[in-house]
Amino acid sequence: MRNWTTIKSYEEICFDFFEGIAKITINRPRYRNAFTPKTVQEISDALVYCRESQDVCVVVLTGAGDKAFCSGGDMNVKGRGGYVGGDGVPRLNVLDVQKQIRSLPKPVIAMVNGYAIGGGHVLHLMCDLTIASDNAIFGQTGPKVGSFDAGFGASYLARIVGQKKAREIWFLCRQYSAAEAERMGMVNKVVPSERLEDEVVDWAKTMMERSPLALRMIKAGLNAELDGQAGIQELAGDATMLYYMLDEAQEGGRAFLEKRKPDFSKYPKLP
Ligand code: S0N
Repeated sequence: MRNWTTIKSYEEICFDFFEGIAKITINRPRYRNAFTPKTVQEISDALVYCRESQDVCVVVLTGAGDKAFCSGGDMNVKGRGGYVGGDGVPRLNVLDVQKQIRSLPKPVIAMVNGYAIGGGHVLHLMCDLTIASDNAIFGQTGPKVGSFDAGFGASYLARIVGQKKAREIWFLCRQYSAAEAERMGMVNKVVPSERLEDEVVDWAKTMMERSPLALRMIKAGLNAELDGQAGIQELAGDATMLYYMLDEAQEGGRAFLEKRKPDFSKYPKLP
């Protein structure tokens, strides 16, 4: 076992760190790691930390125990208009977390150790990579339990498994084994459950040997192809960040402050 250290204490998640890897664990095993508005708010807070911290290179999302990654929204607090938290307000704040995972400029791995069902299934889909234990089970339940995710949960799923399979998954609400999910392209690798964390850490360490900026740009590019103007905005933001690192951009700012005309003549105009 490796020595994870706590980054920050929360009520419904654990948030740990080990050698460049931040691990977010939904910690409600009693409810198969179903999420409440508070769980989601805590995941969101941890993801902000992951984005800001220079120490975090790769993020892992998982569930506590060996029975579930996440079983979706907590049905006990499902009200009219969303999931109701301590403040009595119904929310669908997991949609914000989906976007956060997608736009985090670092790789996110879903470490699926049991059921990934409903909104929990969508959460694993949103991660860049999914490594699953051989006892993992995947599926959507919406049309059976009175919900649906017609956003990323439908369209991104279809991009991954194809339109026919996506319709099957949503219309029939069946459960699929880890091996089936791997064959459909939803899972990158299936391993025996006792090897799950080792495998995830291996993948994370391999990615940490790669150029972080190259990974960031590839993720933004893969997203941009699907995400329309929001995707282009992110890719363009990364391009601006890179531009700001150049002397050519500095010259523009310098010239403004020195109240002179900028001289861009010396900068390359590559073919
Ligand atoms: C996960 C399942 C298959 C596990 O079965 P198993 O191992 O037989 O255990 P159980 O005995 O069924 O469960 C153990 C205890 O855990 C409770 N529990 C399980 N899942 C939930 C849950 N989602 N909410 C609350 N409690 C849960 C059980 O009730 C049981 O408790 P006790 O011991 O007291 O009986 C099986 O449990 C299962 O099928 N669970 C339900 C899975 C499901 O249908 N999830 C979908 C929930 N809905 C969503 O996720 C909505 C989607 C969504 O989030 C969304 C989409 C788009 C836009 C917005 C949203 C949004 O809602 O935010």
